[in-house]
Parts: sequence; C-alpha cells; structure tokens
Amino acid sequence: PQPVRLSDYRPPDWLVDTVHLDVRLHPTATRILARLALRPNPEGREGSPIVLDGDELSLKSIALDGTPLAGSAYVTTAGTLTVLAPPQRALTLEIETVVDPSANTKLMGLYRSSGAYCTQCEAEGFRRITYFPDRPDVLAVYTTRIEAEREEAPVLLANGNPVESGAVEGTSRHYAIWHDPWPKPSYLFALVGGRLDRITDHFVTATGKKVELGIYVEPGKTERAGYAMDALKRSMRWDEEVFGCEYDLDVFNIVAVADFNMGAMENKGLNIFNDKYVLASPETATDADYANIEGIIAHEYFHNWTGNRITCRDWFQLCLKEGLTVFRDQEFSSDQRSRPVKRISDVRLLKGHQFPEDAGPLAHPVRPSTYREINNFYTATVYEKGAEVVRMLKTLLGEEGFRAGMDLYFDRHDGDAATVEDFLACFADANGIDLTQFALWYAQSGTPHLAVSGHWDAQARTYRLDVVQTLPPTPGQPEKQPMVIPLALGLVGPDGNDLPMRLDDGTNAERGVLLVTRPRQSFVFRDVAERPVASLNRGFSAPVKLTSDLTTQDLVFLARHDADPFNRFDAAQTIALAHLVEATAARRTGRDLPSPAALVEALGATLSDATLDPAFIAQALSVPSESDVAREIADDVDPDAIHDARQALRRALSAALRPALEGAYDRHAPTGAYAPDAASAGRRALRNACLDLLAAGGTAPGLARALAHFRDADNMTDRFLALSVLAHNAPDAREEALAAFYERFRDDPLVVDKWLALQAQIAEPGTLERVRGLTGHPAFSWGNPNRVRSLVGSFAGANQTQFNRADGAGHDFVADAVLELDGRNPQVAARLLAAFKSWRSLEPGRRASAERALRRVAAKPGLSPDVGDIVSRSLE
Ligand code: HT7
Ligand code: ZN
Repeated sequence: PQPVRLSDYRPPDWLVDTVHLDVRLHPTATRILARLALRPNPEGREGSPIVLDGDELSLKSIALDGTPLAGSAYVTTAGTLTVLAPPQRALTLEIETVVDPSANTKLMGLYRSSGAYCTQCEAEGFRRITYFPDRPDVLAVYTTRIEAEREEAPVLLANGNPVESGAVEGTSRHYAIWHDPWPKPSYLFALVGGRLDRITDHFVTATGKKVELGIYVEPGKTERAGYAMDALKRSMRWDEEVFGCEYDLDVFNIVAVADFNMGAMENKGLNIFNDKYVLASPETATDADYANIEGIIAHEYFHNWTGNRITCRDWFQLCLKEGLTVFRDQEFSSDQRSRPVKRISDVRLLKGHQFPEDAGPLAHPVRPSTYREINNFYTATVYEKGAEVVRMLKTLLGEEGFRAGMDLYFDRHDGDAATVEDFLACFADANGIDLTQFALWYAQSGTPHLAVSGHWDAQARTYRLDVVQTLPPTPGQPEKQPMVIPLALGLVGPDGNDLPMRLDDGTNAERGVLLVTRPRQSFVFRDVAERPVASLNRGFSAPVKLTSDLTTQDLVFLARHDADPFNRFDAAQTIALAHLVEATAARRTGRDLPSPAALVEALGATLSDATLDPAFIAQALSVPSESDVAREIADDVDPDAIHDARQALRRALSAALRPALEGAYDRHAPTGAYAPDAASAGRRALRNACLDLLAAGGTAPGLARALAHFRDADNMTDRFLALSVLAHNAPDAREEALAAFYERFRDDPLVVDKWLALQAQIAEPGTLERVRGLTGHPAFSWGNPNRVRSLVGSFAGANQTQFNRADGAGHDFVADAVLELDGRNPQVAARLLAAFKSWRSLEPGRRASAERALRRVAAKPGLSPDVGDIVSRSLE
C-alpha cells in the first residue's frame, strides 16, 4: 500500500450524522443493515462522490433515500464503495452486508471468541462490518439493534444506553436496541452477543447520577471479576477528583474475551478486554497481574474523556489519546500505590521497550508523519514516550498550570476530533507561554543524550553544571534541532541533605528544574559552600539518556542518601550497568571480571535501611536486564557474554549479601491470608527478590528455600516466583516442578500462559527445541494471541541468548512463526517480527543471521501489509 502522509490530511467530503445498525447475528453469515444519514461537509470538496471504506464485505444491497441504486451508480473495489454523482444534499444510504464472524481469524471487525460474538474496530475494523467513512474525524450518533438466537446469545450489548429488548415473535430469536447519544467515530463502535455471566454494581457520580456497572465474563468466571470492578469504581472516582471528569451514560459495561489482539479497547460505554486484564484470583493471578488489571481498567475508563469525548482528527494524532491516557493511568496507579515504585517500574518499561525502539530501524516520532499500516504504530513510542511528553509538560508548568491546560482542553475541545496542536495550544494559552520548541518532542524521533559535568569552585563558592545535548540521527531524520529538556535536579551536600539552589542570576531553579534548550548550556549556582553531589534528572524528569562525570563513590553516596527515591534507585542501577558493561567486555577478552564491591556496598545499605518501602528495595535488588546491558553496549553485542556477566554478578551479590538477604526473606514472611494491596504486594516482592538472588546460580541453600517456597505457596505470586527460580537455576528440579504446576492449572489458560512463557525464557540451548515442542502441546494454539505471545513472544522478546543463538536457529524459528501467523492474524505476526528491532546492534555473525531471517520473510509472496511494513522498515 501507498504510505499515508500527515501533510495530505483533508477534511472528509461527507459527514455522517446518524447511524442505525440492524445486526442479525449468525455464526457464518451475520447480516448487517446500516442506515446512514449523510450530508456534504461544508469544509470538504464540493460535488464529491461518497467514498466509503470496506474490507472483506459481501454487499447484498444498497439504496439511496429508499431507492435501490442502479449498478452504474456505484463502484466497489477491494477497499471501497463509491457512490458516483450523488445529489449534493442530506441523504440516506441503506447498505446491507454479510460477514462471516467464525472465519474472522484477524480478530478485527466482528469475530467470535469462545463462541461469543464480539467486535474490535480500532483502528480500521468497522469497515469489516459495513461500508463507512472509517476515519476518526467522522462523528455520528449510533443506534444499534442486535438480534440473535436466544439460546446462543442470551446477552446482547452495544454502545450507549439500553433502549428496548424482547423476543422476535414466532421465532427462537430475541433482540436488544442500544442508543449512544454521544457522537463518536466508528472505531469506538462495539457490540457483543453471547452466553456470558456477569457481576453488577453501581456508581454514583459527583453530580448524583447513578451508573449501572456490569462486567461480563465467560460462564463460571464471575468470582475472578471482583478486583476489576473495584478498580473501575476507584478509577471513576479518581477521574472526578483529579481531572473533574464525570461519567456520561446510564451504564458502563466491560466484557472480557479470551481472544484479543491487544490489551483492551475503550469502546464508548462498552469496553472490551483481553480477559488477562480482567480475571484475577489469588490462586491464579500474581501481584503484577493485579497491578496490570488496575492500570488497564483505569486506562480504558479514562479514555472516556481523553479519546472518546475528545477524539483524534486522524491516526497520526494517536498519541493525543494514548500518550495522555497512559499518563493519566500512571498517575492513578501512583496515587493508589507507591508513587516512587510506580515511577521506577514505568521508567524500566520505557527504557526496556521504547529506548530500543527509538534507537533502531523502527524509530518514529511520537506523532509520526507517515505510515503504511497504522496497526504498527500502537508502539511504546506513541504510548510510553507519549506519556513522558505529557509528564514533561506537567513538570514545566507545575501542578496548577498543567490542570489549567487540561481544563481548557476539555472545555474547548469536547466533542471534537482534535490534533496535537490543539492540545498544546490549550497549555500555551492557559499559561501564557510559547510551546513551539517543546512541540519538537512530538516530531523528532530518537532518545536525546545529555552529557553533564559539574565544577565546584571552592573559592568562589559556585557550582557550575555544563550540559551538552545531542539527538542522534534516526530513520528519515538525519538532522535534529535542540529540544526543551526539563532537568529536575538536586545538589546533595556531604551530610546527605539537599543544598539550597540559587542560580547566579539570583533566581531559584524553579521547582528544582533547569530548562535545557540549547545544544550547550551552563548553569552556575552560587553560595555553594561545600562540594555537592549532583542528583540529575530526578524522578526521570525527561526521557533522555544521561551521562555524567559522577564517580562510582558519588553514585554509592546517592544510592544511600538521595532524597529523590527514583535517583536513589537509579544510582545503584548505574553502578550495576557500568559493572555489567565492563564485565561483558572482560568475558569476551578473557580478562578478570571487575569487582562488584561498590554495588555490594550500595545494595547492602539499601537492604538494611528499615525506613525504605519493601517494594522499593525489591526494585533495587533487581539488577539491569540483559537487554538493558545490550542497549548500553549498543554495538557489536554478544548476548552470551552479557548473560554470563549478569549471572556472575548475581552470584557475587548472592554470596556477598547472603545474611542480609536471608534476614529480609525471613522478616517478610506472610502474616495472614493473601491480599493484593500494594503494601502486602511490596512485602512479597521483597521476599521474592531476596529468594531470587539467594538461589542465583543454583546454590544448594537457595534452591532448598525455593523448593520450600514452591511447596508452601498459597498464592500465584509466590508459587510462580518459586517455579521460575527453579526453572532458571535448578535443571534437576525443573521438570518435576513444571509438571506439577501444569497438572494443577491445566484447565486455566491464563495460568498455562505463564507456564509457556517461563519455559520460553530459559537461557539454555535446549530451549528452542522445548519451545518448538510446546507449539504442538494441546494447550497451545496459533489462533489465540495470548498463547502465541506467551510462548513465541517471550522467546523472541525475553530470551536474548536463545533468540539470538549464534547458529541462527532462534532467528529462523521466529521468522517461521511470523510467516505461519501472517495468513491468520497479521497484527500479531507483525508485533512478533518487531522483536528483531535491535538486530543491527548484534555482533557480525548474529547480525548476519538476523538479516537472513528478515530477508527470507521479506521475500515471501503475499505478505500482509502489517508484516510487509515492519520487515521493510527493519531492513531499510
Ligand atoms: N485503544 C486501544 C487500541 C487497540 C487496538 C489497536 C489495534 C488493534 C487492536 C486493538 N485493540 C485495542 C487500546 C488502548 O490503548 O486503550
Ligand atoms: Zn489507550
């Protein structure tokens, strides 16, 4: 397909005011009768034909104002239906299409999951239900009538409020009518029909309106939906309190389905979820699962205002709803749980996924300017970096200035299909500032690099920070302009307390934030009587790669004393990362490994600090991942050497910190029944992090503890952590533990996913054969995205040594899996292929094998646009 360009945007020629859908559900021949009230757009091109999108539709009839259209009055192509020379006035089109939901393996449009009917319309799925101007700037009011066999689909749901339901006289069928009064783009359309159980509750909004809440799940699973309901109610309250956003329909429904391409979907009043992000019980879900459910329930709910009431003008503006809504869900989780720990895990995610994307061939701006396949732009850059950009706005403007901008955005653009420019103008206008340079964050791809050095002048009692910013070239962007970088910092005095920060122009560094705007800049602080240690980019105030002249001793000092918890964590990680880079080089050249003494000192102090949150200590104990190290090395990467270096470090930490680790493990034993709250989860996290280190390298006492932990666990967090410790470190105990786990949970697909993912991550040469074998296991299915992501996705994305095997067999396996999947579900195939995103940074042998695998995919005739796009950009 031809690339779509932001610069080619034109308003639609025809608008749709109302849509009446009559959907007769049938397993293989669902009939959709759509009545569209259209009118020419005064801002469109005069005299235009009506061009509607369509994909894999069977057209049965089409009528204009009640009169069937002659065959010469319209034309269809593979992707469009065009009504030629229509009267240039308001008119009605009635279009009848038939689709086969049971054959829909792409899981876009109307499809079936465990027998139920459901839809996924974002980004371009509505055109797989009926012909329509399937673009987000066409907003219409929808009324949906659904009809089905009562036996097959007793539950019938659509967007908006229920209007009417009943039997279809003289048949075994029934119907329901739903009306959504809020104009919306077609991507927010949804319907569901099926045999589902539900839990109900209600919520009273700030202005006293009662909202009926329902969560629908597969029969027999209602007991696992309670946490999601609780999270939903907390989200509704939080959005009122923090952003003044109130819910706007009489009902809010969530449906959990087992087959879903992504995490969840914010359809107006009818969110549809991957059941992984709804269902939880202590026996089947880990603390991380509970936290994800809370965050994703909140995320989809928050879209009601940021995405639905204010939507996107076009798909280039995706970050307008996604980056902003991720920011909002991050803030919600920070308020519900520990803010520093949430920030640490968000930054880990950003660095682990977005930084590599920004450094490789798939790099793109937060707001791309061109795409070939929009499904490939639901990326860490649009979501996570998009959220960082909103966070920087808040850092720049302060709490009040940010809220003023958001209030203006909601006031000014309610009901609009808006742009990033509209969004930024609200913050600029509400605060009387110019955000022109800041807007570069949306346009320039790549991770900025800040090099910072500090110079203390004892005599002048000044401290000067020299800052150099650079932004590397990225695909299509050889030259870059300097960005606005809000650099939060503190100057930590020898006693561990922050020194006052007065700049030499007499101003205080506002809210502790320096504004870096030029390629080179110096900031001079006065009245600095003692040599400070600079704590830079506090709270990760800007998504940059920062290097500084801090010494290892400075970092140990910050790890002990920094008042900013994020930087306290980050100081130890920086020491560990530097160690691992050096140790990796030593392994490759046969030199002695460096000493981990500084890290032992920092982590020892952290472990023994009783004032620290256990969840924070757990994060500190988790050393940088193999891909963190690969990213730091950046070039000529040997994953085996990194793995060995990391294992050696973990073994050394285990030995050096054993008494402290054992003490913390014992002190954090459970005191009562499992509860998923943050404090209890934090205690488990610390205990499990201690166990994970104690067993590193398979020491006998560590493994004995892991076996007991596995045997005694009364919840999935503990059971699964112990299982993974055994799987990674105890080849002798592994198979028995894996078999016991499978036997216990074989009927629970979401738990089986954990079992598949764990096996795919074992860093041993036998893993590829194991994974290959598991593709033939009865629990595995190429048709279910969760199974594929758990097994093949984990192998490609979370097993650096085996995916990048020196003999190329890992690359070949994943390329074969992509080709296998492409005919069935191109979106899932394309995401899997994106695991090759860092292939150019590998050492020459592995780089060549990755390239061969990519070229083999590229050469396959009939690739989907999804896979075709990823493979061609990967090779560019
Ligand atoms: N807005 C939702 C995106 C989404 C999606 C996109 C493409 C294909 C399938 C999809 N399912 C959901 C999810 C969100 O960010 O809230
Ligand atoms: Zn979203």
